[in-house]
Amino acid sequence: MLSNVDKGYKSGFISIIGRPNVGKSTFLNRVIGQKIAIMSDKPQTTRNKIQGVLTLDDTQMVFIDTPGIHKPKHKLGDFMMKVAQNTLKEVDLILFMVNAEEGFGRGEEFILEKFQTINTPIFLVINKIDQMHPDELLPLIESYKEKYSFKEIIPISALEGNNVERLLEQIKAYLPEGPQYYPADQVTDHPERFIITELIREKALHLTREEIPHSLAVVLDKMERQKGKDIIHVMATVIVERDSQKGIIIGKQGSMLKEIGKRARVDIENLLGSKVFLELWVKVQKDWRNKMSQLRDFGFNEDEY
Ligand SMILES: Nc1nc2c(ncn2[C@@H]2O[C@H](COP(=O)(O)OP(=O)(O)OP(=O)(O)O)[C@@H](O)[C@H]2O)c(=O)[nH]1
Ligand SMILES: [Mg+2]
Repeated sequence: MLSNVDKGYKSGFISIIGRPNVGKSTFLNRVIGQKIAIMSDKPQTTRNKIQGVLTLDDTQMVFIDTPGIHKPKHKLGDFMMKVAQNTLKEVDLILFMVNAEEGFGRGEEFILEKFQTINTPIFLVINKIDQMHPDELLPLIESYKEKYSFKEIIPISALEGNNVERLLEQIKAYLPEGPQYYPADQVTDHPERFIITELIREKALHLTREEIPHSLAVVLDKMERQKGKDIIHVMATVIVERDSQKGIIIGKQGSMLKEIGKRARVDIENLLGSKVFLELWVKVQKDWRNKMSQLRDFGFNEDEY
């Protein structure tokens, strides 16, 4: 961390919260200009808190992507909720993201209740406006004004980039003077090892159907440059809860695992800027989501939050 504060330099922490699947991680990746958080059309994709750092000439914004807020059903769900809620208190600004198509539902009301006890300024970000007619937007914004006294209400498309620059301008206006927390070339607080396992999990999420997503964890076993070659050997294990799920992940004659590996390798090569040899294994570990010790092994470390 750098401690000297330049006069006029602004910085701050900005938490992105909202129901699962509204586009929080998509927004983070767009702002950072690099894929640091995985995205999928399945709810509850993000499991850990992920920081993305945007450094401009006179401002540094540290965005915190959080797991979607929902009512927890198991230990992993509890953990994800805690992470999302704890970030609210300490940040300089909260971006409350909603899906323009779906509007305010019970999920949003549930989150609004949590806002009653905090003083942090909140922007309402209406995402996915590419999915609606422009005429529908104004009435939508008006209806949200009655829900809560948001500091700003800003419609965007995280996917296509509409209005994202304007949102960044508004964020800057609300940030206090402060130090540059991270070096200018650092885009995330998470190590490459973590992002690699997430990229593998993302491909598995994309390629499998409903029953699989939440039963999945990925552990990195090994990452080393091969002697005398310009290639990095990555070995990882996909953990599932049941034998039947193992079968699905492996697929007919290994075809599914092969496809997951093929797609993940492309992203990992982009991340590392090197050729990659990716070796994937699958293992059954019954009921891992309810066992705290295993959650820790898989990188869900409660003490960090
Ligand atoms: N049409 C459209 N789709 C979007 C937009 N932003 C995100 N999406 C899609 O919405 C889905 C969910 O996106 P994510 O970024 O994973 O959502 P999230 O809020 O991080 O979800 P969780 O991590 O599960 O809480 C993906 O399929 C995205 O492609 C947008 O602006 N327009
Ligand atoms: Mg996410």
